[in-house]
Amino acid sequence: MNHDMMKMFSLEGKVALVTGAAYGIGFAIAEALAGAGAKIAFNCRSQKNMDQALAGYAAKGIDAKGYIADVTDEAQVTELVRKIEADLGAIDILVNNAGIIKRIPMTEMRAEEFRQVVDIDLVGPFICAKAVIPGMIAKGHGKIINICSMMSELGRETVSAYAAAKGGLKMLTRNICSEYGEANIQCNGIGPGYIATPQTAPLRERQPDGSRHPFDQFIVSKTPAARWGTPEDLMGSAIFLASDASNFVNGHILYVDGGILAYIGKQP
Ligand code: NAP
Ligand code: GCO
Repeated sequence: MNHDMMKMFSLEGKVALVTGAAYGIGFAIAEALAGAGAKIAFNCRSQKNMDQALAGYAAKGIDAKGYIADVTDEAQVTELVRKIEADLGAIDILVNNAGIIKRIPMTEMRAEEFRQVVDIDLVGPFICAKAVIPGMIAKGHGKIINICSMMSELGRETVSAYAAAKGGLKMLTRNICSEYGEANIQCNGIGPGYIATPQTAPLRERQPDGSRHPFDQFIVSKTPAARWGTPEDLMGSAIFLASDASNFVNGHILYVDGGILAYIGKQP
């Protein structure tokens, strides 16, 4: 490909913050952005995870800067952004990746448990976006990528809080686009399908007789690609949405799901 065409995907000279990127999807997205030239900052909640993550990045030859911070704590996030600005410069790219799920039937779920999911998966991205937008306005550009979900569109048993939060995150994405598009900030979402990470490990556990988990079989049959996704499957979309190649793409959710949302499923 022509070199100038490739340049529009370059993140050379950009500073990216990927939240919750000690492992899983966040780690792969950070690796992708680093590969495209960005300087990487990430946060996680414990020193143990931090030590493992720094070793993981070093093994990939990535000089990532790690910080301990909880995305639900506004004071910690403000301090996180201040430190990154001092260490690396103002943030050009924010990836709101940190998230949790609780799989509990709704009538058995305590309001406190529901609130905790919404706090991390929806209020966290609000807090992090709010903290970086002023710096992006001052720089004259910015990219915010919110990690959404199949549950931004679909429901299923046991995930009421997660679906409510990820549906809300889709609308927060559109609202940031609406409110700050004029400031040359693009806010888009990536909607991963079912990706093999620690978050989904319980859904892939082998049964006592060695057979595959019924949910594992269900997802493979529900996915036209006929497999689970990997964190690496999300790398290309992250580079696209972080780069100049997507400068007129705003308020969009890019589903990277092997076709799940297109497919009604096989007849039994
Ligand atoms: P994961 O393996 O469980 O990793 C989640 C990360 O978020 C961990 O590093 C975790 O760090 C961090 N985190 C959680 N709460 C945090 C908080 N309050 N502050 C800072 N960091 C926090 O999950 P994943 O599968 O990679 O998922 C990453 C994102 O993609 C999540 O938003 C998830 O909902 C979304 N997603 C996942 C899938 C999938 O199939 N796996 C599909 C669609 C969307 P700690 O070690 O500190 O807990
Ligand atoms: C579940 C899963 C999902 C995925 C993902 C799908 O229990 O249904 O954990 O919610 O993690 O978000 O896109």
